[in-house]
Amino acid sequence: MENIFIEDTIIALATPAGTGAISIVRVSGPEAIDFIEKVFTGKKKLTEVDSHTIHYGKIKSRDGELIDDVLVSVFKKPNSYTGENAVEISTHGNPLIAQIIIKLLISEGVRLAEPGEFTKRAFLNDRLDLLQAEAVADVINSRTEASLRGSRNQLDGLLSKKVNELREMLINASSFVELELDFAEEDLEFIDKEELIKRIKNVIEEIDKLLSTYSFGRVIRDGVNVAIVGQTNVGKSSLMNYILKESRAIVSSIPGTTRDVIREEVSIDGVLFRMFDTAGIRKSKDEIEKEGVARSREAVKDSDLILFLGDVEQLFSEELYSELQGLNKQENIIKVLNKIDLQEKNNVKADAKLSAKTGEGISNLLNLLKEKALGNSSYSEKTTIVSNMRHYECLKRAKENLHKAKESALNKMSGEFISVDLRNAENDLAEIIGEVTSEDILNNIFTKFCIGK
Ligand SMILES: Nc1nc2c(ncn2[C@@H]2O[C@H](COP(=O)(O)OP(=O)(O)OP(=O)(O)O)[C@@H](O)[C@H]2O)c(=O)[nH]1
Ligand SMILES: [Mg+2]
Repeated sequence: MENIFIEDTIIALATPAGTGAISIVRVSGPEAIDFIEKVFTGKKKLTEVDSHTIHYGKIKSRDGELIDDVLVSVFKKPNSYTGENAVEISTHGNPLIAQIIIKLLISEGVRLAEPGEFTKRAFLNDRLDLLQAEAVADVINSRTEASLRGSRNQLDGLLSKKVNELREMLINASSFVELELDFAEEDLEFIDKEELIKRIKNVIEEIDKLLSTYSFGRVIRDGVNVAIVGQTNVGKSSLMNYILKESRAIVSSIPGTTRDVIREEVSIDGVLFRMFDTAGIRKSKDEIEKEGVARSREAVKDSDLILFLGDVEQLFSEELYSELQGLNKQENIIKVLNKIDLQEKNNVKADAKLSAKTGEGISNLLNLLKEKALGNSSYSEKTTIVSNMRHYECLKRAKENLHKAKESALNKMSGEFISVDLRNAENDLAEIIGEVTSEDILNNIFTKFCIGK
């Protein structure tokens, strides 16, 4: 990354925009402390206090009107979150107070921060690598403890360390190949081809291990969408309510009760499931119901797993089953037979049998959902897991380049070819951590952050 000189000072509200006990306004930039000094009256001059100290005082407008008494935390470069001079002002938690202070400082020449700009500066000032900067957003947005743990690990640098290890391995191997090129005339061999191939294979294996954690990582990070579908009256809404442990969707014996898609989240052993109760699928002349059925089909298309519900009376409609297979992959469709309390013995084939009335069989279904979502993966808390598509794509490209390098080595091609592919693979890995990156990639990442982070 070329050195970027950041000259302006930015400001944003760091706490949520509502009423609370305290609001925090965050300021960062070369002149952050000087700007606050202009509006703050305390015992000491902020420009003279030590870094990482907190000071009580008053913020006043230009004409001397008291805005609020506040606590100001002062962080001096380079040991702040952003790596710059930074100040956090804790005010009384009325959003108006924070807004007035922000306006006041903007009138002094501070600029309103863009989304993620504090973290972007932390990255540009080498306080975090790109993987860790992305983890900051994930830590904030994690919805379950499992995803929080994953993003915490990434912020702690677990994945960065792994990627750097792989880069070291590649740089090491390619330096031998390049040495040979430098001494081409002398026909020296610095690394035995067998040994080179072994090393490349080694890195490919390590990358494969990381790639194989992705489907697990994605589930942990983003959760799983599950659509409950079936003919009318089979008990879809009843099942939804039972899983949510609340009477969320209207249940009635009249077919066609549910008209809209009802979405709720539930966490099962730390995995986030987004459940969609849908309108029963049948041919209908009713305009509203027709729209509902169309939405059911959309939900099937967009879901990771589908609970295809039948009941002991209507069983599973073959016609509907083949329609579902056209909308989503067969392996994602789970056949669930409901209402077994009415007629326990039956030979119907189903992946799960249950009663949404008595609750029998529902815990089995939830286990099945979890198994389907997580696969057979058994990872420990300390396993390095890939959960971000950008990282996954970079790793895949690195692997392709390594395959090319391996092929070239196997075919005894000139070292030039091998070295280019090794370099490319190393670049792909560097892109993950942000050592080579473009403004586009950075913008894409940081605009997804909230303002103030
Ligand atoms: N005995 C018994 N009745 C059930 C069970 N599950 C649902 N029902 C009853 O079946 C009827 C339909 O239930 P709903 O949950 O509204 O069915 P649905 O599939 O959502 O129906 P639509 O929204 O109309 O497509 C209601 O009278 C429920 O009380 C069950 O496991 N056992
Ligand atoms: Mg319903």
